[in-house]
Amino acid sequence: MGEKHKIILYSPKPRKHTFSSGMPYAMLKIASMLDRKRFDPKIISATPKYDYVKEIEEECKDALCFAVRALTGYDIIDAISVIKRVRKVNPDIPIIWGGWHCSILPKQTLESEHADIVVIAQGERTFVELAERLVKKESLKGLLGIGFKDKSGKITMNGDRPFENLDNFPPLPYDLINVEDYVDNFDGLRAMSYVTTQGCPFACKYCAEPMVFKQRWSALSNDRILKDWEFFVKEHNIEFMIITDDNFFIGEERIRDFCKKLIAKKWPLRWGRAQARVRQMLRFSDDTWRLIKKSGLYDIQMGVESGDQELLDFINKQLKVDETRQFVEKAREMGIRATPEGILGLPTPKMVGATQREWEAEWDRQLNSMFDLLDKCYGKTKDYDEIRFFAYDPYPGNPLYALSLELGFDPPKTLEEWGKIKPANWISNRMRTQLDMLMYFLFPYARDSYQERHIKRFKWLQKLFHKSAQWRWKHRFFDFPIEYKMYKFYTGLRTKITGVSATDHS
Ligand code: B12
Ligand code: SF4
Repeated sequence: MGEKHKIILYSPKPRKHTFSSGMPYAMLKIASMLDRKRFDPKIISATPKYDYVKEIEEECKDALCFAVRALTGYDIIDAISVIKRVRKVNPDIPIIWGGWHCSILPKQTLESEHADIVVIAQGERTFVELAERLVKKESLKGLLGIGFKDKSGKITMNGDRPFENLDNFPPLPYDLINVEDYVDNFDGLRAMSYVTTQGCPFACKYCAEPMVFKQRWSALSNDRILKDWEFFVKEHNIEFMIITDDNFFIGEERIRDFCKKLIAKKWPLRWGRAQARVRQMLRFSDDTWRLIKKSGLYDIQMGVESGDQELLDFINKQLKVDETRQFVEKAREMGIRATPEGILGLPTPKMVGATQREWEAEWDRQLNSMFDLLDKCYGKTKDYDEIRFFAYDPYPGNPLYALSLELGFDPPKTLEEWGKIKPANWISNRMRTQLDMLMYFLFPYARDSYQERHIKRFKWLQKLFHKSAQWRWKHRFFDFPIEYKMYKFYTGLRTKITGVSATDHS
């Protein structure tokens, strides 16, 4: 066959009503390994800009395979709806799944009629070998890093593939996509997401990382990272790099070298949203902190998780509550913005057999411990910029998920069911409303700087919100969120009248 083998790489829609503007890094990495003289990879992302499903249908008529990336959640629903259309135009095309969900539940994914092959964990080398075998119509037996289903429906799981250093893989083929489609907006700056590492050496009990990458970790060399950034800065006028690593600040030397090299570039560029483990970064020297600041870091997202030491120990966070306070102090001293991120509704062994009433009390306890911590960090000043709380969601494949089953979580049993992520059975409406109120009302309004910075109209109302948010914080009273409902009404009305969204206060 003289023609190139066409490969369709699809990045689905993450939510029913939203498209992702995130760069399809997984697909770029997979495509980077394919010999472009023989293969013709086509990266297609769900987008509101054109009829991409029609394009997929056209392209799949004579393609070698259709491959999709999916996280646990709506990705799966969208992927399946596209796969159904693909199968209509080409019933025999191999359907390959890759990414987090099928890496965690490979067998269950293959049990679905919508999957023929799954690629587990790091996909670069596995996929290129797989593509070769598909071209030669060879058996998939023994190909490390995959599971597959034969014509009779028999599922075979091959062994794990050794984890490779990221620098083993070629540069990313940005020519395969329209980079401009993935330019984001961050505080009015042209922004681009970027991931510098894979895996994580730690093993927090609620996280998917240890399950998928088995505590292995690799980072791109700083020169490679900066080569990509140069492309974004020079060719696409990118002003802000959004770091999407699960744990960016690993290795003080790596970070120091990175910052020094970035400073030397003298680009008009800032970077941030980078995730940090508190203890690890707290151990960095003052000189390293200064370098980080000088290199243009805008902010750090710190995984605080809980204010309860027993809970922190239980989830294996390897963190003392007071280290978070020290971190906030250090970041403040260095002039770096740090956003604490916490998880509420975490399952614990003592909740096995608990009634809903006991769960409500446990929620209040976890929430109070978070506020104890926040008071230590910001009690006097409220000089934070952002605080983010999330509810624990039972994702498959980690020790807390096993405990969630003991706590009565009814697990989705098929690939399709995983498309509709279910909240933990103990998370009540009261808890959800409190969480929404905290995230969208209390934290933004309790901040001292809120009024000076954002208010232009309805000053009296905003002032009222500010006072009530601070009162609620002080008295730890989060029920009956009447002002939050007023706030939602006000922002809804404001959006209707002005067309300015609730979050755009400037
Ligand atoms: C960006 C991102 C998003 C974006 C996704 C858009 C996008 N373009 O990817 C958005 C914001 C939409 C998102 C949403 C969510 N996310 Co998210 N997200 C990430 C993040 C930060 C980066 C993903 C990325 O690009 N990585 C870089 C690429 C290169 O790595 P990779 O995806 O692992 O790809 C490699 C392999 O997995 C494999 N591979 C991946 N895809 C494919 C496809 C094929 C065909 C093949 C062969 C191989 C393959 O090969 C690649 C190269 O080795 C990751 C954390 C992380 N660092 O990975 C979390 C992460 C993937 N997200 C996670 C979670 C929990 C969520 C949410 C559920 C959060 C929430 N509560 O709403 C939602 C789910 C929404 C949904 N889709 O259903 C979890 C995964 C949980 C899971 N079981 O899927 C992660 C790991 C974070 C964490 N540590 O908890 N997320
Ligand atoms: S939560 Fe962060 S530090 Fe913990 S295992 Fe996951 S990625 Fe690593």
